[in-house]
Amino acid sequence: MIDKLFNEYQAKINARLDILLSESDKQYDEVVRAARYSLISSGKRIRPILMLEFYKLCGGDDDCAYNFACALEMIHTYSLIHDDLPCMDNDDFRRGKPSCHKQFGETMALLAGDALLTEAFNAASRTIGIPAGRIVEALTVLSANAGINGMIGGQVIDLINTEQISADDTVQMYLLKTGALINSATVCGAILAGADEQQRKNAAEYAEKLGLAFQIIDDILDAEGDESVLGKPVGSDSKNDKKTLVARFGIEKCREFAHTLTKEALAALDKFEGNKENLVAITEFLLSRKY
Ligand code: GRG
Repeated sequence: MIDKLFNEYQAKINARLDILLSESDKQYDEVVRAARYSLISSGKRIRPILMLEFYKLCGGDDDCAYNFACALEMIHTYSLIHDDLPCMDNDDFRRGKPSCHKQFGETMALLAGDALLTEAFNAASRTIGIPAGRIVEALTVLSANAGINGMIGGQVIDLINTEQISADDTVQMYLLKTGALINSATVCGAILAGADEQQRKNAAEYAEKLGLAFQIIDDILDAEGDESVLGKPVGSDSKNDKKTLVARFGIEKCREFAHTLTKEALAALDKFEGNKENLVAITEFLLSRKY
């Protein structure tokens, strides 16, 4: 079931991304080729899929929300391109192929990331078929989550992630660098569908639990995953002396944390009326994922 669901979503998301960031023969189009190289790829598309599922759960018609969903994937891909740069985590592979800077050089990779971030907001603001007030509200949530008090703040904590960092700081870092964009997915999906305050709170609670579980699983895969399945090098965290929760508590304890958080995410999901079958399957898949 999950494979079919992912295949159908990925095909539609990839087709829209292809349109939103299409190549031309302009003299400056090298930046588009670099951005497309990372964007049109084997990424799981978890964030747009979550957004579209929450949009439907709260009563939306999925076809209207695709531009917004693709904007999430563009922001996520920009963060991966920049995160791989030598001045950040310095990783040579991503999504099963050389990282953007290995293929296009550091300057073009930097610009490709910048372009994706900016074009994401252009794409999201060109959402049609949804009341403008909801789009503005969702853009406010998206920009806050991508900004200083969201993903950027999390990345800053990550860069200063040393022996001195406390477990609470690490959790805060996970909530910001990974959880914030997942919060955008669930809460923006709810907002665009016209969800009430309680539904938005439930969507945020689900995102918080799932975001933490997602990052813990990411850390476990970095410690003991299979590079050929993962599509990126393992051991990046220990290479960069990152004090992850896995480094602090070990793999088995972290697996337990991820299980508990997944249960809590499912409990938050249970507060919604309507068909949650797909979201339950996605949540469970993310706990057992190998890539
Ligand atoms: C602005 C430099 C800069 C960074 C932005 C968060 C972040 C901030 C950079 C780090 C990228 C990173 C490792 C984030 C953690 C989130 C995460 C687990 C990413 C991997 O997401 P998946 O598994 O990847 O969804 P695919 O390739 O499937 O999309």
